[in-house]
Order: sequence, then structure tokens, then C-alpha cells
Amino acid sequence: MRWLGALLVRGNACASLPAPVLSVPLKLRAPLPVLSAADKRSFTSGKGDNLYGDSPQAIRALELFRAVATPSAAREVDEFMLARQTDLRTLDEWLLSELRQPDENAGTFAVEWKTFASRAMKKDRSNVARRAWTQWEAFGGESDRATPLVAIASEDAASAVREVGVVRLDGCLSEATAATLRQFILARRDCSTAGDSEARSLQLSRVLCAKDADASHETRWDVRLPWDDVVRGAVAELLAPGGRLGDAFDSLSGGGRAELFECAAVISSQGAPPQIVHSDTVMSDQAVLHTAFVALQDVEACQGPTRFLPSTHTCQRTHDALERDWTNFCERSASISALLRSGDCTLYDSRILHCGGPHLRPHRAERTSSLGVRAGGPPPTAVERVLFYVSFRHAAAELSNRDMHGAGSILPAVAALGMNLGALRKPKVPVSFREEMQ
Ligand SMILES: O=C(O)CCC(=O)C(=O)O
Repeated sequence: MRWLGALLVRGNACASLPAPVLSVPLKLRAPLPVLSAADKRSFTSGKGDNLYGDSPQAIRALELFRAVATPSAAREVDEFMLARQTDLRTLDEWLLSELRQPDENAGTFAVEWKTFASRAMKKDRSNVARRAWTQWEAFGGESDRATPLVAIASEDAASAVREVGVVRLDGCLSEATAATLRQFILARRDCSTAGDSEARSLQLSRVLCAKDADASHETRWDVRLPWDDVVRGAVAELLAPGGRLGDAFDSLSGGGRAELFECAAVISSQGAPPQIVHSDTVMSDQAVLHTAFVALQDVEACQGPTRFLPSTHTCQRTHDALERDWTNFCERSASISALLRSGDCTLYDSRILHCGGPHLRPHRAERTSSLGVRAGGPPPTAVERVLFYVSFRHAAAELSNRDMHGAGSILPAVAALGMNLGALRKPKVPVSFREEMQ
């Protein structure tokens, strides 16, 4: 999730964009105590445009940091800013290179930044989760006003996405494939969370509302997936020639040249807070990205189905209204809820407002209907909700999934394969795509 041009923010929110490397609510804007007017000019052109290609998040984060930095850490920042005539790196790139230095080479800036970032992230996480609960209440809470997202009868899924921003397609993956893939994903998640911090940050991307405000453990994950047989097989099945999902992607994404942009899974377990309402990319005139969320088990109301706000993908006014007064906005907005069966999927335009719901304790009624246990039997068991997802960047869109902010939902090795929709829809996906690409 990545910025520049269009802004991709899965796991983040337009209303409160986390800065790169750390999360800080935008409203916490602080004055610049150290920067001179000349320094400020080196951040922007003075017209609000960005002269150097820095993300607005990086600029804000640095502003906030400078408000509290020691003189020696501030000096390191100044040195980079002054070297801008010759050092062509963006602020984002500079930040990342500083922070990736091994501890023994880290300067004062990197050490102070890490402390600053971890405090800000903690504060932002709980603020965001609190806000998400308020939004959820405003949608009706336990008496949610959302109506179920229903599958359309017509074959033309792409038109529905253009019009409403989202469509439901049933039976895109067989139960057997869904079950195998689900197991694989959960094992990956377990392995990644047990791994060291390097493995974690490679395999898990940042997710919005990873845990509740006062919770000590995570309940929501975004797992980047390797291009293993099981993933490759599922993708081939989903996009099979003549299939509705593949055809819809093709029509929406400008044909076979559309690039595979994300290949990952979101998981939520009981206790996960809701997410704040967000879009995955900021508003743009044309669609830039489409995503399919595929249910790998049934998704019941208590498991926090994805909520979509219909037709918000083309309506800047609604995005503005959300930013201005989100409680009022959620109270007034209609929404649809993706209650799915295993193998069903939602296909949506990344500009649509949406959010994952809270993962609550299973209800008795659901226990009898979907888990096949009679009422009065043992307490229902919580079932983790796993959604596999792929997204394709429109063939004509400019959007980067460089993992500048820890949120890019594709493994660098998979992105490096440069796969596109056309190749993935060939009747038979090569056994070793990697070998073929080399
Ligand atoms: O969990 C969900 O249903 C939606 C996830 C999502 O929108 C996100 O992580 O950006």
C-alpha cells in the first residue's frame, strides 16, 4: 500500500492516513520548530505540490518528528534536506534506508525515530480501533442496518461493479480448493507470527485495526502469499477462461495486460475490532485497481463480514463527508454486507468505501444453521474468517506497490514475476511460472 499518484491504503484509512513507517493521525499536526523557510521549500514547491515525489505521509511524519527531536537528530534530517540538489532520493526512500541500517550503524536520527514511531503507532492503533467501534455503532451495531449483498442473476458482473462499486459472485472456488488454501494460509500466518521480526515484516503486511484498543494480542492479519502450487492452483481456478470472475477482471482492468498487484489473505479471529470505513485507493477519475475477496469458509454475521457502501467509488462527496463527520456519515449511510458461502467472492473497485466488521462470539442461531450443531449442544466454536484476495491494476493505471510503508500486499518475489491477467488466464498455468518467466 503505497502512495504516489493514486494512494493505496489497504489496512489504512483515508480519513487518518498513517505515515510511512509510523502511524499518526493527521490531525496531530505540529508546527515546524526547526525548519527554515528554505528548508520548507525543499519539501514542496510551495503550491502544495510535491517537488521531489515525497509522499504527504512522509512529510507529515517528519514534521511531527522534528517537533520533538533532539538537535542532533534534527541535524541529520537537515543534512539530508540540504543535500536534495544532489541526493535524488525521495524522503520515503531516505527514511527507509536510514531505518534499515543495522543497529550498530544507526545514527541518532534512526534511534530516536524508532521510539517516536512506536509511541505514535500505539496511540494511533487504539484511536483507530475506538473510532471504528463508534462507526460500527453508527451503522446500527448489533442491530446492523446493512442488507446482505446478493449475487446478481445477470452475467454482466463488470457492469455491476462499474455502477455499484461491488458485486458478489458465487461459487468461484470449489469447496475442496477453498479448504486446502485456507489451511495453507493459516499455517503461513502461524509461521510468520512465530518468526523473527524480519520474517514477520516480510510475510505480514500492515493491516487496519490489527487489534482492539486495549487488547494485548492481534486478531487481524494480512498475509502475503508465496507463489506456491496451492496458491497458483487457486488463482487458476478463480480466473479460468470463460469464468465470470476472470471475465469481469478482464473487462474492468483493461484486458490481459492488467498486472497482478496483490496476492494475500486477510484473517480475522474472534475479538477482532471492526475496521474504520476506508477505501483502498484515494478517489481518482478512473478505476485503478479491482480486488476479489474470496471466502475460504462460510462468512456469518458474527465473523465481521466486509461492509460496502454502494456507489461511493465514484462519489468524492461521500469520501469528503466521511472525513468531515464520520459518525453522522455512518448513521446516514446505507451499506451492504458480504455474508458469503465458502468459495463465493466479492469483486470491488478499490475506491469504494468499505470495512471489515468486528469478529464477535458466534450466535446460537448461526451455530444451528451453518455449523450443523443442534441448539442446546456444546458452546459454538469460533471460526477464523479467512478471505483470500487478488487484485489487478488497470492496464493504464499508475499505481505503485513498492512496499514503502509495510503495507504492500504482495511478496516482493511474487511481484517480481510481473504476472498479468492474460498470462494467468491461459488455459493451463505453467507448473513453474517462475521458470517460464526467467
Ligand atoms: O476484513 C475485511 O473484510 C476487509 C479488509 C479490508 O478492507 C482491509 O484490510 O483493507
